[in-house]
Amino acid sequence: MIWNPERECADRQQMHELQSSQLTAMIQRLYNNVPFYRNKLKEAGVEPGDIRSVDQLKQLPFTTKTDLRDNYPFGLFTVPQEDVVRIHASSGTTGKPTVVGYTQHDIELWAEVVARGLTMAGIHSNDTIQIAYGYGAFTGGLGLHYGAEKVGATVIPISTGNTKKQLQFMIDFRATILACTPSYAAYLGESILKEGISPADIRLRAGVLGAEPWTNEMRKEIEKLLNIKAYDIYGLSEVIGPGVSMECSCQCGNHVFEDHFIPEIIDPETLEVLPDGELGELVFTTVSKEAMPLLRYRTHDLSRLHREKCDCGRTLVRMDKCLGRTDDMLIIRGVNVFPSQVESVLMEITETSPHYQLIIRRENNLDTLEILVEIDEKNWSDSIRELEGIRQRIDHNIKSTLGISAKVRLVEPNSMERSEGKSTRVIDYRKC
Ligand code: DLL
Repeated sequence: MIWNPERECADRQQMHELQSSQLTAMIQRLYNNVPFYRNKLKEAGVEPGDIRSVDQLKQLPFTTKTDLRDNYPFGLFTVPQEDVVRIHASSGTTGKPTVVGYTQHDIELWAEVVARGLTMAGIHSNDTIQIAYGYGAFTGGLGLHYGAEKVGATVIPISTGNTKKQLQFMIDFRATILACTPSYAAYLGESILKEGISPADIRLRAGVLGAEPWTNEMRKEIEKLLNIKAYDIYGLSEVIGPGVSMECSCQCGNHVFEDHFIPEIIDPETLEVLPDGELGELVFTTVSKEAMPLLRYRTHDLSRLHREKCDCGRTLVRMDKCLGRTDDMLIIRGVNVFPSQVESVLMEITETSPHYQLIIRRENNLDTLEILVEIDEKNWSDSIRELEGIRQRIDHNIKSTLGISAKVRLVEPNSMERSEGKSTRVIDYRKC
């Protein structure tokens, strides 16, 4: 089933016209209501009437996270406070939080896009969805919540953490869908095994997983652990929250809800727009949001766009599963390394569990990479020779994939800290 066939299967010409007219109106609103954007547009030599087509997007200025912080908390809102019905914020690691406002229309729009996404994963009113994303200022919990209610599913708003209770609710309330971060899904899967729960008591059939990068190899691991089909959901608070894009059952990239969020891929160095199929930084322009529309927002997420029609019948542009963030890229002894490359290698080794950490240091002016890898309970052995065999295989595969060697250290089952939300895969002491 397709939630909104008119939009999701629109022909390219129709989509182009819709995006263009919405963009024109949005520029006018920004110009009239937000001094920051009025100045930016003036600096770029753009008057609102100049922009008639989405093809002119590249003439428009970018917005960055720093712009959001500089206008903290409400400087980018286009509507008076009385029209704002919700505020979310993401804290990040440093500095002021990033604040996002929603009007009632925006909340309904958000529920609509999440409902479209859940429908892609075959979720409907007979399903019971356990939402183990955090509820609160983070957009994961409430974002999924409203979309799930819109499709008529039964919602268990359990939020994150308290793993024992998660398992009890999952069993007793017969949850069929699990929504949480991939790392927490992996942890829940392991906990089911550890508690000796019979697979027959778990009725899950799909997972709606996102909020952090995860590889297809990690997907296989989670699908095996929980006996589900795992779907990727992508989003960021600045744009709306979860539901900017979602995977359909063909799983060949996430469909972007481009009637509301227009994506571009740019070269993060030159800021030039890249052609479809090329890897670069995702940029979004939100054309229908009321409270805080953003013009060409730089996400720092790395992906590619594809515009061929999908076998599911949707014509919406697809983005590849995010490879990571430009700021996640590690430069180790001059070589570019993404944590996702390490994850792919580790998940191919059957004896490992889905928990690992990269530790980077600088010793005697040389970068070193240490990879801590947790071994699966059933493969942990007292035999040093067996463990050394696993370690050497990882060592070899890491070297051939990354092109640099790393110090691989195997650690005991269940010894690494588990994440209930977004996981911390990298500790870079060079930045401390
Ligand atoms: O993480 C919104 C969300 C909640 C998405 C629940 C999906 C599910 P933020 O906290 O603002 O919002 O973080 C946004 O998380 O720029 C990406 O770097 C990363 N991210 C989100 N989804 C994915 C995904 C939410 N599916 C930042 N794959 C984004 C990879 C993701 N990275």
